Amino acid sequence: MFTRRQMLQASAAAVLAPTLARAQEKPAGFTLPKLPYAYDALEPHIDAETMTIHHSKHHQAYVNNLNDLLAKNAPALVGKTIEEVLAALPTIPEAGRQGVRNNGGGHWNHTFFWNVMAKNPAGPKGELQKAIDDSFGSMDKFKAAFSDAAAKRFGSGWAWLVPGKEKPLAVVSTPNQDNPQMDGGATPILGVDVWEHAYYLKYRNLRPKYLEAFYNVVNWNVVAENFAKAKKG
Ligand code: MN3
Repeated sequence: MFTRRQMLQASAAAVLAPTLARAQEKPAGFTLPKLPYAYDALEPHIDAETMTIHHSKHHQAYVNNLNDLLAKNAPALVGKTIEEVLAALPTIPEAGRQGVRNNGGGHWNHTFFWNVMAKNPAGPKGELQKAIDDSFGSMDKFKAAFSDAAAKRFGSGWAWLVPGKEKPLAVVSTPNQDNPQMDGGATPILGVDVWEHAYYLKYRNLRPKYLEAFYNVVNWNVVAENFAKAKKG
């Protein structure tokens, strides 16, 4: 015979056990990646305050929202890579699809963006330099085309350098937190965030000034790696 105390303990354990099991099974979800440099590393071109807020507040919010949206709308995608999640957008119920697109795009784009910048970068050189010359005529003409696409993006969005169809490289731009590969396009090799949160504290409304400064912090080594990967397919 069980005592009343034993029965209470047993029922408490029965209630607790599945809760604990669920807690342990719950996947961690996406986390904010560490920056590959200090917040002030890109000074004076991109200021430490902008980098701090952009990374620790804006990017963190995309990560948090993405985790919540996936748990609510597409639990089968929890634990997948961000590329797998974005490729699966059409399978996500409509109620959550645009939110996952915005926040999942935000997570991919910012993770990519941090890595194509560096302090005192050199380059481009070699095959990448040749591809830029072959595609745009010169480095200055590439910058003009890239800045033009970035400056003309109305409202918030991104400009991208992508592997091209007719020429080795092409410049495109996307609204919001979209990116070219979301809709079956090429994976970018370079990108620049032209949301006001990326430049407003230092450059105010002068997006072209921010774009001029951006070329001082482009990590051409990483862009060249991205280009090599893209060519391998
Ligand atoms: Mn941003």
